[in-house]
Amino acid sequence: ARAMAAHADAHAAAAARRALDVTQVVGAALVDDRRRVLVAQRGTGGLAGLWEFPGGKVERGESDLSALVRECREELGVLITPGSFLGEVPLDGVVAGGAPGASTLRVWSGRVTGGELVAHEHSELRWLPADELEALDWIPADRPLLPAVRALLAAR
Ligand code: DCM
Repeated sequence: ARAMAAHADAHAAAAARRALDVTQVVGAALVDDRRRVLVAQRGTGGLAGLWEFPGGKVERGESDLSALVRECREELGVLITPGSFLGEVPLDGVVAGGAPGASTLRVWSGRVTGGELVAHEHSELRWLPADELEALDWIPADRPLLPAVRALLAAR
C-alpha cells in the first residue's frame, strides 16, 4: 500500500510540474536476454563524452511514455516497449530553466521490440552487464539510478 501511495504521489508531482511547464526528461534502461543494459555516450554539447540512458525531453502535451518511445525511435532507430518505473532523479536548473529540482529525470526499464539499433545521435552505444556500469563516466543525473538498474538485471 505504501508503494502504491508513493507511486500516486510521484504521478501527482509529475502532473504538477507539467502544469508549471517545466522541462521533464525521460530515460530508458533497455535490457536484453543476456542480462545487459544499453548505455549511450553523448557525442555533442556540454555533456559530450558522458554516458547516459537514452531519452530526452518530454514535449508539451506529450505523456512520459510517449516521449520515451519517441526518443528511442529518434535516437536509436528502434521500437521499444516500456516496462517498470525505475526511479526519478532531480535535474539541475540548467536543464529546467527553473529552480533546482523543479525538473527531473524519470527512468523506465524497457525492451527493444523492433527496428535496427543505430546511434543516430550518440557517439557510441554499448550493451553492458551489471558489473561494468559503475566504471563508466556517467551524466550526474543518471548515476543514482544504477542500483535500480543492477537490481533489474539481477532479477531477470
Ligand atoms: N539528460 C540526462 N540524462 C539522460 C538523458 C538526458 O540528464 N538519460 C539531460 C541532458 C540534457 C537534457 O536532459 O541536459 C535533455 O536531453 P537531450 O539533450 O538528450 O534532449
